[in-house]
Amino acid sequence: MSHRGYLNHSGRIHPSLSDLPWGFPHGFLGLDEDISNFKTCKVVIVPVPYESTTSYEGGAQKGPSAIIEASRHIELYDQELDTSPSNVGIHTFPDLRLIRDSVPGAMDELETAYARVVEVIDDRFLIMLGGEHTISFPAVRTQASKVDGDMSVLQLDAHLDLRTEFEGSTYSHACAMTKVVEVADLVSVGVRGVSEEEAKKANTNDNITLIWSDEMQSNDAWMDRAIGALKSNVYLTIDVDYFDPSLVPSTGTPEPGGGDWYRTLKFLRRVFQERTVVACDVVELAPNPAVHAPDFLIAKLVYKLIGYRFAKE
Ligand SMILES: [Mn+2]
Repeated sequence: MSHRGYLNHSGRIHPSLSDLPWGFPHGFLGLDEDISNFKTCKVVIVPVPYESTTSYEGGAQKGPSAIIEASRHIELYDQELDTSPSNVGIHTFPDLRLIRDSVPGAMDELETAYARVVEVIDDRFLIMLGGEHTISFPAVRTQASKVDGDMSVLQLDAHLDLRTEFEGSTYSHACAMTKVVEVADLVSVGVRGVSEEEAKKANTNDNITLIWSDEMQSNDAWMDRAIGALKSNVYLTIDVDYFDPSLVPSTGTPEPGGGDWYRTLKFLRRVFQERTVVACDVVELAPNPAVHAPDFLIAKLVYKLIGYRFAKE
């Protein structure tokens, strides 16, 4: 049973209209009601199309909708896992629209909203889709307090985002991890674009583990070092500029080098096997309507995260 398509719109539209040729529903993967309803789902996706501080080309506010649109066209069966991970049930919330003007105000608003979502979803697996990287911190702080601080943040990113201030703001995407290291250990993977200040900060802070992108190119020893530095609970934040720009050019601040598809999957699968990933976010996709492949790559990546999370069960 495919769990999507116009022949199976149980519960979404009036039964007398169900034979009309509707497209897929507008949630992640375009799943039908029977497998995307909140009550029985194990995964919740929250799109947060927030963008305010992107430094070069904008467009990250269109990231969540591009990921969801692309996801409706990817195969539900995962050959690597020999299952359809969607069967665990995936529910997509509507866009969370932050309305406060100032960035600090919007982040307060997000933290309140995120905490309320966490309360309602029980132990369902929460994936937030951005939006710019600033949105990670409110989520990280909420998740860290849930496990009494016993949590590391695993950051896949070309940048450290450890600036104290950028373009006059302490809330810039370039400062996204500065607040994070106050509430959790940080393991940053794929880093290759940093300021001297950031490199110094990372090298002198025992709570930060840094995997440079060039270190990832010769062998996989870095995976042990990264995973070894993670506490048992992990919050995973993926800035899509982590990937080589030949794979994902659609992002505000691309950097040459970076993650490739299969090595990244190998690493992430291990992370999910060896640690408890409590929640994720995927941020900074700025879709280019002329180039769809990055949207599909990120949609499939999100689906892989779900597959790996429930592979053990
Ligand atoms: Mn980045």
